[in-house]
Amino acid sequence: MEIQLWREILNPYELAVKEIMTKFNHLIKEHRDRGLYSPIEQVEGRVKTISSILEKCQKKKIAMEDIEEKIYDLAGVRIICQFVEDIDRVVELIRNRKDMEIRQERDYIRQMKSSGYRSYHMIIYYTVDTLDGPKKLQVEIQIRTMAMNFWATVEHSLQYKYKRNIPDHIKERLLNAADAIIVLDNEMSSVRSEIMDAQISFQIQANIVADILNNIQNLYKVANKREILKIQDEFYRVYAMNDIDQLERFDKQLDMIAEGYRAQTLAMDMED
Ligand code: 0O2
Repeated sequence: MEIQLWREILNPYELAVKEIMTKFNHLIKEHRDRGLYSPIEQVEGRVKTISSILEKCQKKKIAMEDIEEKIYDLAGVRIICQFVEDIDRVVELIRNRKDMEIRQERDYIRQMKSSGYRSYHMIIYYTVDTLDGPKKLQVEIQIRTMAMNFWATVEHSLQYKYKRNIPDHIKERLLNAADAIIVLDNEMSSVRSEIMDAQISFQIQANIVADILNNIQNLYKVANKREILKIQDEFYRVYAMNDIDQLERFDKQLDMIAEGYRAQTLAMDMED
């Protein structure tokens, strides 16, 4: 097939990967902005390389004209979670979306593959707008924990190194490592609520500090320098206390000061 033709076929898939990644990354941001724990830790995406497509066609005896229908991971998005429990939440999130229609789900977590591979796979239909109008595509979404991702990445590299013929003694090691990953994920789950609490309060503190700094920056436009310096010193003092309640109180005080200046400016504008 001509290179230009490959481009034409793969272009909409590139767009789909970009759009879906943006949407999931935005979900992470929405959680963090609201001081909520995000079940999605990280998002990755790729369009399958031409050589990998050709390899799959050969392996599965797929004709060129059937590529888009039969190779459902031309566009692939990977969602990495911190904990196994997060995977079910992400699956639910995707099932409830209006812009993604589920075609197929495969749970390789409850039913690990014989290689030791674990992940939750969803094939979805997703529509992108192209020059030729809307195009409905298949996209594969893989959802897995960081630990599962570590295993799959290492195993994938070994598959390449040994041209998909990993020697038995290494396969055995990989199976042992897969068992260790299950233990690790379970151990992490047992301290999940503690880790989540710590991360949430860190996020809440980061949001308050961002709000305070934003307020101080705005005050620069209206307050005098001496007052600003006093506020800044007070901020450093409160920050050093390492107490989220004190920071919140300080943030509210700043809000009130900013409100006072706003009212003053409004009154002056009315007089003019
Ligand atoms: P790449 O290079 O990641 O794109 P099927 O005949 O339908 O059962 P298929 O089509 O391979 O087999 O679907 P499956 O099993 O759901 O796998 C799809 C993708 O999951 C693979 O894509 C891999 O990314 C990943 N995967 C599946 N099994 C393994 C495994 O044992 N180890 C690793 N590391 N990844 C796996 P590709 O096209 O095979 O590879």
